[in-house]
Amino acid sequence: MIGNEAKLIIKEKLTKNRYEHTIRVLTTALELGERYRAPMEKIELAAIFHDYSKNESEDDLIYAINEYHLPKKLLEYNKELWHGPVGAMKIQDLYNINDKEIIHAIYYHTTARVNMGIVEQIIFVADYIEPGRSFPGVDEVREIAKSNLDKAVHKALQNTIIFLMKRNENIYPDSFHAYNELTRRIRSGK
Ligand code: DGI
Ligand code: FE
Ligand code: FE
Repeated sequence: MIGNEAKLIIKEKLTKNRYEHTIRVLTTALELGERYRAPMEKIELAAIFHDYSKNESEDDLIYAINEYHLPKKLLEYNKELWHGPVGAMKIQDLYNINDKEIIHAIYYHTTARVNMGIVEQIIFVADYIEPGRSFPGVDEVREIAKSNLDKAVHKALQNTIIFLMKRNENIYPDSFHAYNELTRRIRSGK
């Protein structure tokens, strides 16, 4: 699969706004990929497909979680968390993309997780800082992303967790685990 083919698939599947977000994530992810010397073909496909299941109905997402034997635990948390895992399974199933780095980047792009690889980190950060985003604190993450990917993931997660907690929302355990791991790693200076 090449980027142009992936873009056509995604353009059909997503709303106009979501497609435009995807293209901005792609541009941002490719910039980060160059800066951090990451595998560019993987970054490209992961970015284009990251929100593949974003515009699917709640019923379709629940059906897919069961069908693909994804963790039932997902259903106890915000439905915003479902499109990553479902999209990752569908991309593998429908388009035979089996590369672990690409699939993991799509799967974990919303929650993050411990021990993220460079492709996962780049997609996570690009999704957060793409130029269409205006979260409080996003400019700080844009700055940090120029020099340290761990710190950019950490700050984006911290912002999201604080935001969700202020709204009395639950936090998915993978997000906390990722946050804790990065806090430790940054503190120890490794
Ligand atoms: O799909 P996008 O809008 O491009 O971005 P995303 O996949 O990061 O999005 C969905 C939202 O999910 C994100 O802005 C915050 C929210 N969310 C809900 N529960 C959690 C969560 N994000 C994290 N990291 N952890 C959660 O538990
Ligand atoms: Fe998403
Ligand atoms: Fe996104």
